[in-house]
Amino acid sequence: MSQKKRLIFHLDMDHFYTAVEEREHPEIRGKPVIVGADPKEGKGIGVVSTSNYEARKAGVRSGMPISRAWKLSPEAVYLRPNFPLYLKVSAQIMEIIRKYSERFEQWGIDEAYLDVSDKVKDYSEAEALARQIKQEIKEKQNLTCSIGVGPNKLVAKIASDYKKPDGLTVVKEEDVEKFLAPLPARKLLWVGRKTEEKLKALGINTIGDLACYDPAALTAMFGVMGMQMHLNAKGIDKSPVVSRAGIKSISHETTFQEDTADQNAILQTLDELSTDVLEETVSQNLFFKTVTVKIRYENFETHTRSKTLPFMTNRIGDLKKTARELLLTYLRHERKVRLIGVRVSTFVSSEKQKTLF
Ligand code: TTP
Ligand code: MG
Repeated sequence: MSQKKRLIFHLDMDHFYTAVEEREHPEIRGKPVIVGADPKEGKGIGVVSTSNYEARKAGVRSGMPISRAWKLSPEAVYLRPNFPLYLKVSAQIMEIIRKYSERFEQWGIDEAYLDVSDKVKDYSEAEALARQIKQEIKEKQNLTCSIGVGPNKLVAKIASDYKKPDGLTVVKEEDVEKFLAPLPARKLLWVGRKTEEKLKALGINTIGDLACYDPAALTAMFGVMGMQMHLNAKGIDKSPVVSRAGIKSISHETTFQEDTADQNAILQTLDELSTDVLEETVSQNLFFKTVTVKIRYENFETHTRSKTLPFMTNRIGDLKKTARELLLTYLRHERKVRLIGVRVSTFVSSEKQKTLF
């Protein structure tokens, strides 16, 4: 008996922050719109969070310095992010999506996976269901999204990105390898810029190139990741759609451009990560008690260490101080560091906190 076939959706909202802003301010529709740091007439520091498709035509991209966006599109409408609004809309959208299957997994602010294996009998029913979800979101929220349908999360995720905005891409199990083969290897979720360079040096540009490459050679070069790469390139992914009830933790981490033992630089980056984590925590109306730091040395050895405070807090000073204290225990040996991260957990909402006082 063969295992039951799975049918997975991945849904991703189109140009999410700017789409919400356009909905709230119809007068900016049709113009290039950029949400991010203050451009200060080209002298601003900070980056683009996202831009609408009109601004993307001029070459504007998420993560780009805002000063560069200004050069590409000085006529665009520039807005500071309104996180509480985006989080509210995100929660409303997730409410709509999760009705379609109890196997629902939110991923980031504007993405979700749905396992609809028990809800539809084949790909044609799956496609109809995906259309229905798109339509409900359009009617109730006046926003568009793109959905990918496939036999697993990996394929569904790549499919949702395949045609955007307002896309619907269905990849049947038998078409998976054909669909993936011509796409750049970077589309595989774990392929960052560094891995992409290494693969290019081996003559591997597309997912198809990777699928044909000797898996033993990949393993020799990339360790366990090598086997993972081989399987993913063939479109094999067994990871389940994991339902998570509410937010259990908020974390940010970063890989240094070059491995570093510079304590000042590491601690400064740690402070920046703490600031990002706190911003998100506050915007969700949460207080935390537990702080965890993560460190990965250049040889990939990874450690985490936690501390639970004797009080609930949402103050940046408490987070920065605790995170520094925890990380410093790892920085005594002057070993080169590859990655650090900060996480907060053990939450109460501010609503509850108010009643505690
Ligand atoms: P994405 O889904 O990556 O981007 P998007 O929804 O803006 O555009 P697309 O149509 O291509 O899906 O991210 C969702 C939101 O997360 C995005 O609207 C803004 C935010 N974001 C950042 O703040 N910084 C980033 O670097 C990225 C990629 C996203
Ligand atoms: Mg999106």
